[in-house]
Amino acid sequence: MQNPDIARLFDEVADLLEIQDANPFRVRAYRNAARTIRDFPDSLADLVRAGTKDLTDIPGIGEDLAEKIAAIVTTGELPLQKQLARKLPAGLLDLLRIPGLGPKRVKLLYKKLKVKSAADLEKALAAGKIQKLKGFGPKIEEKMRAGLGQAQGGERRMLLNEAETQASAVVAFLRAGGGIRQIEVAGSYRRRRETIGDLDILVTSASSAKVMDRFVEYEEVAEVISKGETRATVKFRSGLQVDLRAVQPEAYGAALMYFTGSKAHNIELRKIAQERSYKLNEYGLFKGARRVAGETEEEVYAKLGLDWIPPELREARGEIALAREHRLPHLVEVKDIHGDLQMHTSATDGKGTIEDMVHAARALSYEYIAITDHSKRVTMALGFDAKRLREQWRAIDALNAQSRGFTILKSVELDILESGKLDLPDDVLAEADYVVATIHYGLTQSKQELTRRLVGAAEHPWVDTIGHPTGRVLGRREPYPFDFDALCRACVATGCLLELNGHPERMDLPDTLAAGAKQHGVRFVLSTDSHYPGNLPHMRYAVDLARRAGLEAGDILNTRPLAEFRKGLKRAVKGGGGR
Ligand code: DGT
Ligand code: CA
Ligand code: CA
Ligand code: ZN
Repeated sequence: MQNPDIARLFDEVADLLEIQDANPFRVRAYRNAARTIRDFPDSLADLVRAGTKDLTDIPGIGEDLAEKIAAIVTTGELPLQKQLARKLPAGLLDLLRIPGLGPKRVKLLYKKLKVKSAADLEKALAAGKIQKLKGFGPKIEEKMRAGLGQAQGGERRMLLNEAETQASAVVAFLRAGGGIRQIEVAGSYRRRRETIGDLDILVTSASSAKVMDRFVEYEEVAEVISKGETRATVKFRSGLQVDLRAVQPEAYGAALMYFTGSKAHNIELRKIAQERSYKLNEYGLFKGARRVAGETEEEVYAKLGLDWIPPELREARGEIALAREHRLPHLVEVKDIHGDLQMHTSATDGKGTIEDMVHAARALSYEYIAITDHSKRVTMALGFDAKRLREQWRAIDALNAQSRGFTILKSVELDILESGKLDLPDDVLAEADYVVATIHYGLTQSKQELTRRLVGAAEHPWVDTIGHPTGRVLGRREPYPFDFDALCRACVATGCLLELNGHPERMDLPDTLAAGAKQHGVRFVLSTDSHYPGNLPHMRYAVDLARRAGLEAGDILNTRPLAEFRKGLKRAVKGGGGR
């Protein structure tokens, strides 16, 4: 049981409660619990098993939650979840997984139309019954249709960080069995997509059959779908499907290329091979029956006249032409990052003090961080008014005065209000070192209104960055509608930055939009939006996004040392002589 598995059970409890009209505070408590657990950096199962730490010592975890976590870890299930699920038809929970359908809508569909399953929903859609329900417009109907198609195609994707937890653990387990020469997780995981359909693991080993035997014995395996001497497919308890293939060492590079994909990238490569009268497949690059390359990726790309292409770029979005012309970007790396520009403390909805965050940041050899607690509009998180924010800033001044070689930037995650106004007055914002403006409310406004809010914020003299610009939450919330090009133009004109938020549930900007923004000439910052000190290493995911967008260190302001970082901010260049 990994943290995401535990969190999923709490989310299900919240969903079930919401469908059953439970007290909204109770629903919120379980949602918060799920989030706390999902964000928690250490394995709760390990902590429970070790028995050395009282779970209630962990911020955000009280008696009740601690007991439930211990029960889940020891028994694999949560009795409350079972009990709630028994009261409802089994298909109802599957409906929740259809994009466009949350607990509120599922409840309505069930109560008004007796929709109990995906099949019922399909019938209701076909009969035109959905349109007649209050609160179900044609847009939602369209989304449900598309979502239904996806759900029936078995499309259920896992967040990259959850997949990473699972992947690292199974790879470590396989290695510990011995006899493995090479092992790598290929597929969308290696391309660092923000969500993963299934894991594709490749190994070379002198005793493949033994590796397969060990694999199906792994404790997370809930079902063995198929098993042979060189290939096995299983399903984990979390629902994640995992393929393991053993290949010959001479073919390892070719197999790694093939199973890394993407499919579209592979198809382009095969065409290039054909043009040069080669044949390319997962066993190698062949001239007639002779293998001319296959042991490493580099040699296969080279024989095709291409530079080696980083997996993050293999999406058939122009990278092959760049590789041919030796013009691939020099992608940004984690070690290029000098600081983290979005994080929360226990003063709002985070779970650590400023000092805790500094400690974690220093461990990553950062030079600076911005503490970006929420502004007051986010009442749920006890967002700051001007007075409380200034108090925090005084505390930061005091900490900075004592510390050498590390700077805490006085900052705020500033809400862009429904009216387009900012949540704090200009004189306060002028005193900040850095301001990241974001939208959390009024997400159902029109495209024009949302665009006006974002562009207005980008043009504001004291807004340095637009944070999590599209507002998407993976698997839960689509981006709000807005004119992205208009935002990019405003950013270029004013020097406003766009954030690549590496919170695993956000990953916002999406890669294709970030690539588009770069074309406009926009510059970026990378951040983690950490809510725990232990989340700061999530910078890796922001870097993954940036790399998929083809960004180099020069595109990203927080790859610069502090002095240069400050000079690159809009407030230093244009901001009314603020400092
Ligand atoms: P996922 O699992 O949906 O997140 O995405 P991928 O990219 O991991 O896709 P998956 O697991 O279906 O297949 C892994 C790789 O295998 C894929 O990226 C490319 C390769 N592959 C799969 N099917 C085909 C195919 O029909 N043709 C070619 N050329 N390659 C394929
Ligand atoms: Ca895959
Ligand atoms: Ca696969
Ligand atoms: Zn936010």
